[in-house]
Amino acid sequence: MSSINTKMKAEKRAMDKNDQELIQRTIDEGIETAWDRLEKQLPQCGYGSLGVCCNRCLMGPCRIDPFEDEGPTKGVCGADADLIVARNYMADLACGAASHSDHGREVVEVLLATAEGKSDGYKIKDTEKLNSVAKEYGIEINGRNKEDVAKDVATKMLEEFGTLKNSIQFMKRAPEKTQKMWVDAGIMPRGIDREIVDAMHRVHMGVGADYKNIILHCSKTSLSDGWGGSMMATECGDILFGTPEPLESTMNLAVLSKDKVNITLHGHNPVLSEMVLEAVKDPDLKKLAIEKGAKGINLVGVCCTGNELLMRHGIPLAGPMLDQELIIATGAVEADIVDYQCVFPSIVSTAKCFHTKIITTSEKMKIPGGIYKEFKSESAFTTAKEIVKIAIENYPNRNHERVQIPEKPMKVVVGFSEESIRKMLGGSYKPLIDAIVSGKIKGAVGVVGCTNPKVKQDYGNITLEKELIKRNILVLATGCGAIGGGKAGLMLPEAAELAGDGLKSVCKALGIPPLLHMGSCVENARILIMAANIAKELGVGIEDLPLAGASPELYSEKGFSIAQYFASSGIFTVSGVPLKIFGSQNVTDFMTDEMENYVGATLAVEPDPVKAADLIEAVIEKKRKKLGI
Ligand code: SF4
Ligand code: MSK
Repeated sequence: MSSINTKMKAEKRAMDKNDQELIQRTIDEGIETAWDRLEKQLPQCGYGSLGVCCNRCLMGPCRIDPFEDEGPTKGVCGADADLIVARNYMADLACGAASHSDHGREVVEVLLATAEGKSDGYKIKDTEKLNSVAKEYGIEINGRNKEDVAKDVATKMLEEFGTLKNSIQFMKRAPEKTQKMWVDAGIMPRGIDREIVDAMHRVHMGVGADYKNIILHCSKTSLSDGWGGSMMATECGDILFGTPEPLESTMNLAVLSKDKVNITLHGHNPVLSEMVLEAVKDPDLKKLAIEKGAKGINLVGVCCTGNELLMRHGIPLAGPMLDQELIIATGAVEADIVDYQCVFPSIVSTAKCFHTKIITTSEKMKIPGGIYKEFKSESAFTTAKEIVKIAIENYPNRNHERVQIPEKPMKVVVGFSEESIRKMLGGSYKPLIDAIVSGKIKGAVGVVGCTNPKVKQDYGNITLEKELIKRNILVLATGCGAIGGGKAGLMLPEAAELAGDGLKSVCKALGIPPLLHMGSCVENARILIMAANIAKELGVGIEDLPLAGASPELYSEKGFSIAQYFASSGIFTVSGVPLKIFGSQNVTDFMTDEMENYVGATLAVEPDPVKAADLIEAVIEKKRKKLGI
């Protein structure tokens, strides 16, 4: 029985009752989690939090004290607070853009291998999307088989990572006005790797010294991620695995099964998770699970790869990034299969408290103590079956007396790709535009990104989402931020009752929830495509639309890139967690104010989600006024 203190501590850490139940268990049984480790880190370094610590070269580390007249104002090389803050921000952002875009590259490579008949188990599922992407690239589709077309598409995309082509095709998806804005600001990206490498070049000692120039290159780098690598990941994911359509499923820790082999998939790239999904359908493996005493195999997603499995196939989703240790702490997971990004290195220690096996699959992400099964496209299905077999064979090791799975999974309706939203509206955005013009819907906000132990899990995301829908603002959610809303019931059509009258009437007419789940953090690209298509239908730029972005519980470097490419696409964006920029007044002023002159939008930081909703509503009203609606 948990003490009152433990219960109170758990309530402070997470909104969701199921999460609280497992947090209590981790506290009672001394199973260390990110929340415990955060406590041990406190107080965190003020220099680091403000972005004024530079550890870039061996003349340092150096730090600037922005509050003390006596403290140093320059690093050994002469860099001041503006430069150190801007450079640190760019290095973090480039890391995030690289992570997203390298994931994108790997999906494109699997498409190429599949087109060449060199992959194991993959198929081209969405020929319609393949053809429409091919047309954008000027690739002939008539009279050609899908493999030949796919080979050309993948090859053309891979060319956009390097330096020879000097342009990214999907930038042309934006309205001309927005494209001109990028050209005028000097931030039209030339290539994906090119901009990331350029960013890392600029942060070297003795290169970039102008903070404004650095922040503008952050915009350029992030655009190459959002409209380049991440968009390719999304489009090629759809071509290979299908474009999502609305469907029903369930969410939260209760999706784990008491009597089946539980396999959790955590990380980001669907090239792994889709193949594990195929493997669990194998009749021999199903038979083996029964022989081992289980009633079957239960595959569930975690975090963003979970979002993609949920969107495309309705595979239940156990929880966001911060739930990864709680999921293992149920004692019911036979294998946690991971690829990369947002996977705590500590999960191997968590797993040691139970029988769970941690299986890593990417050459980039090995964890000491985990089982490494290298996953390659040419042997994907075979490896996936081997991994599933390891999980099944681990079932007899489960101690059923230690299993603690919460009772009530939450129903969700998900799968709102840009295509499915357009189809639902009758083929064009006109009905949505009419609703926006009439004021029934004031605008839309992409609530995206992470969970972070510095914020009570899901509090920022759910509070902002509820505030927005109450104010007749449609929410488009992705990443771990989406999962909070799902767990709270906001992904059900009935949640329309929580919306303002205008949004409620639109949701009821269409039978949709007021919060549309649009996928993983890489699939923010779907929001960009939707914004671009609405702007083109209206004959304006994205920067003119009553749109905003928010990441109330941001933690990740990828999130910096997302925030920057949203803002650089003309979409005002609020982070709920302070960015590490406040050590420089100049950088802060540029990003929160002057940047509007270049890209038509700014970034903001507002930890209080209700105040964040106020900021967003004010920007949406301003844009509506400018549009004359
Ligand atoms: Fe110090 Fe300059 Fe080296 Fe940074 S780059 S550690 S500020 S000397
Ligand atoms: S996983 S980057 S915590 S969304 Fe995409 Fe979730 Fe943020 Fe990782």
